[in-house]
Amino acid sequence: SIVSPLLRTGYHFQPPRNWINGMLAILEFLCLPLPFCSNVLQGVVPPVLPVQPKGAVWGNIVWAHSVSHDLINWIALEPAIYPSIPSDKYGCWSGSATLLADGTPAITYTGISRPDINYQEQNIAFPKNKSDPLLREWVKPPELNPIASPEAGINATQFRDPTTAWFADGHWRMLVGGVRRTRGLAFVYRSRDFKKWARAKHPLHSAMTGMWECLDFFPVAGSGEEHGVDTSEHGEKYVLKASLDLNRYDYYTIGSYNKGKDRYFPDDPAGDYHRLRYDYGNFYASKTFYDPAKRRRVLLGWANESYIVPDKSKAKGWAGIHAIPRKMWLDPRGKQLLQWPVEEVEKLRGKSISVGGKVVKPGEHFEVTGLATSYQADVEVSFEVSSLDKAEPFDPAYDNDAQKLCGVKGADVKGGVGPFGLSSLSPDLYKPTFAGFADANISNGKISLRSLIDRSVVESFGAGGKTCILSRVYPSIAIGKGAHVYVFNNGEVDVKVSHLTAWEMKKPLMNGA
Ligand code: DQQ
Repeated sequence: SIVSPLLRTGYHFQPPRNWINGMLAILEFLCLPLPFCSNVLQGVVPPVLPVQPKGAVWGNIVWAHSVSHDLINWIALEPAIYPSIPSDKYGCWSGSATLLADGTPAITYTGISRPDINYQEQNIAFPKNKSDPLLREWVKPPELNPIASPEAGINATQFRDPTTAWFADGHWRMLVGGVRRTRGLAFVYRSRDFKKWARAKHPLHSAMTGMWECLDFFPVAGSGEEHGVDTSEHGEKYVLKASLDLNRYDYYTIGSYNKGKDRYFPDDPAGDYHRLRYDYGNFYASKTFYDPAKRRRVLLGWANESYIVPDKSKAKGWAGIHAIPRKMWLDPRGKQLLQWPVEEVEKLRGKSISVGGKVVKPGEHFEVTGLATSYQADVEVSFEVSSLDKAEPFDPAYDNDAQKLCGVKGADVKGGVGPFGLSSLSPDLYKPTFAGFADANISNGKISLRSLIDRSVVESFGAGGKTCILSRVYPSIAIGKGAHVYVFNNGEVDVKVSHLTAWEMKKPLMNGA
């Protein structure tokens, strides 16, 4: 059942208990040893995230605080930011961290100052003691707060989630999400000193999509270059991500940024309405940060329970997990981002088994045996088909919507080339909920898949990170030792597993739970 302790994930980020929202702010690696971690060390990542302190349902939002040296092992501390001033008296909602030029970290966040209508104002906090490596305590200077209030013309109930700020031409800038009628807006705020902020006349960008939550705006290096770019450095291209309150998905466009005018232009003018998604499963309110130690941009995303049954969440005592942090960069064609689990997760790999050159005939499947923990595994597989002649033509009736298509033609429906892939139950029982198209060149007949399986979550990366799907799953048979991994082929042509490696995954230090 959904309350089974076997569904609590083994290596995905979770608080010890209660509700968790998106991960908000990662302060970069500080290069200090953690006294209570034995497996060392590039530094400390003190991210801060909001959890609900009173139970496993949404409400009473504060910023809980966990620290990590590797984004995989986590230690929970006391909450960092909680209601304490008039402009955040009824809740400390989402926000971001920025590292100032002198090394001072700052957190900007949305405070709720009136309970009746969730009136939203932006606030700022600084560490009480900058030399505390864990940055445990934060102060909110009364002379600065709130730093931005919803003046006339701004919808005060839809005005939130300040981004990490970037510095350009003598000014800091940050975005705050909002909506005017049905137009989602990225308000720009500017400051010389990071203390006094003023709103720019024009938003950075807007589109008729409804409210934009948890905006993220960052530069990327040139096409195919895997390294990340600091938020204040010049990017070859820029990414604007908005979390759409309307359907709870994270959408992005790639475009250019005019610093002088503080305007953003998506490369594809229609992109605002046919936007790409970070993940075609359950993945929301995500945020990136730049890690200078490894010169990479890292994406952190939140996956709430797939069906929210408050009573069940209360009974199981927790709700929500975070995706395994993903490195993110522009693909060689410059048209989309690529994502791959951060390399640190590979430290959890234990015993492995490999299969090579195995042909799966139409309608057949085989079990990947030999893993003691199929419910907690990392599987990398490359498939090969000798010809695409039997591939079914693209049917426009599905509106270019992979989820619609797979809703009708599931993995157990026979196809031409495929469906084939990995399954955790016998193939005829497999029922996918999520789907995405991969824009990949498969003229050589090869396509790869990596799946991180962890009790109540499966995170899959198709075609080298072109299409990612995080799915929360609540198995009742494939639970604990009842979980098995199969390779199946429901197509009309042979599929070769050219290579498959599956690893058992160890449990990291996870917030004392
Ligand atoms: N939920 C937060 C907001 C954010 C949204 C409050 C994301 O700040 O916009 O819990 O789910």
